[in-house]
Amino acid sequence: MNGPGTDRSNVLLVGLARDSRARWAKADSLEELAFLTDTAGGNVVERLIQVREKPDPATLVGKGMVERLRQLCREHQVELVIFDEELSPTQQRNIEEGAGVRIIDRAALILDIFALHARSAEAKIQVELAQLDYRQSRLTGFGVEMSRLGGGIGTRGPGETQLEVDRRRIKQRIAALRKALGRIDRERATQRRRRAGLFRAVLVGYTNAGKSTLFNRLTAAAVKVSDQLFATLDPNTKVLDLDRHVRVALTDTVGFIRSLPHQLVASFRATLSEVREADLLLHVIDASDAHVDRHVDVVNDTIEEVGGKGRPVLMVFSKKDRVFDDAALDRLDRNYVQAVFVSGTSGEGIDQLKEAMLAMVEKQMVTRQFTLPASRTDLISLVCRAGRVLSDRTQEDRRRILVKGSRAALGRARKLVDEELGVRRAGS
Ligand SMILES: Nc1nc2c(ncn2[C@@H]2O[C@H](COP(=O)(O)OP(=O)(O)OP(=O)(O)O)[C@@H](O)[C@H]2O)c(=O)[nH]1
Ligand SMILES: [Mg+2]
Repeated sequence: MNGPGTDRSNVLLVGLARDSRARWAKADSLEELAFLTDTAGGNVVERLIQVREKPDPATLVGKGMVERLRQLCREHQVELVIFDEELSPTQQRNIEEGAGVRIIDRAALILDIFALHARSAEAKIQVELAQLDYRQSRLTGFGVEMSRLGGGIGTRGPGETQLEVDRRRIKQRIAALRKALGRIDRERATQRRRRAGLFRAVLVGYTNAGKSTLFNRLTAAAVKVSDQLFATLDPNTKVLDLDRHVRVALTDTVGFIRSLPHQLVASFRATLSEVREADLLLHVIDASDAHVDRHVDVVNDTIEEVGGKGRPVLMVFSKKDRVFDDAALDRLDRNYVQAVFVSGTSGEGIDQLKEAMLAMVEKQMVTRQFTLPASRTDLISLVCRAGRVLSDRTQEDRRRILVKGSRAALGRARKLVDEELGVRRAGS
């Protein structure tokens, strides 16, 4: 697909609805698909919804629709048709042959946007892994089909050999990428060790919800903000002082979307580990969006999928400045208990958000004592930054420090100190 700055290729969107009632939801889904297409650099010329009780196994939509696609594509010089539904490799091939135009599905489009937006080595590797995984599953599907048909005319010859070569190449590349990712993973683990004593808050939410805007507002960072889907792929972490004694490591990360290809979820495991290991999730929701409840469900499901279930959550409604209907805000306030309303752009509600975060941290405050060799200034400073130092006494070559801080951060500080000093605890 064409990148920004070049001529945008014409694209046609297609969706399938089970019955006329499902048509509305499908229209919404195509609206989002159009936004995705726009982000990927395509120009949507037409959207088509077919109402059909059962999908056609060969072409998903009916034969008549495939013929209509052929005509429309010729008429509007359309180079690509994007289906909102997942297409099997065979369906994709059949429609391509019937309509005489390139066909992709929603998952492939999202993969394309991720590839377009990947900047860091880590993001690039993760995206390529997801793409290879996607391609591999398609090749496998093809192979399975071939063997089910039992070979014969039309399945022999170099075609099959090429398939084997493709498979082997993909496997080799996947192995190399996994190795590279492992190295980056270890680097990240080292960085995280340095932040062991800090409370970890992570911004999560639907793509375009306003996470990066909020992150910049809270930490005075300059992360790229844009009215595109998946502008952020790389996690960014900055330290934020909630008050004189409570410091939080705040992370902004990749957004979620309905039907996020599972290959992406799998290959972004490293990036999403931030969600798994968070002490607090700030669930950011665009209050001005018409689909708040649906987006909340998608985000909750994705949090669960990446292993973040059970983490404490604070609901944060963003873009408050765009909601002019007070009744709408009241409804959200009633439906979502203990939610905070903010505007990342105007700064409204940011103080309340910080107070709410502080309250969440204070809920799990504990006091812990650390005894450290006076020579280990690295560990001493890590422990002292983990919270409020209540007392600090030196006895010979030891420092005895009493700190009040969050259970999570002090627990991690303890683990790190023990590892560094080679302490073996009973039961560990
Ligand atoms: N009016 C208004 N617009 C906002 C606010 N917060 C964010 N936006 C706009 O919403 C769009 C998305 O903002 P981002 O901060 O990039 O959203 P994100 O959640 O980080 O998005 P991704 O990284 O793409 O998942 C941008 O055009 C922002 O300018 C807000 O409080 N008020
Ligand atoms: Mg962002």
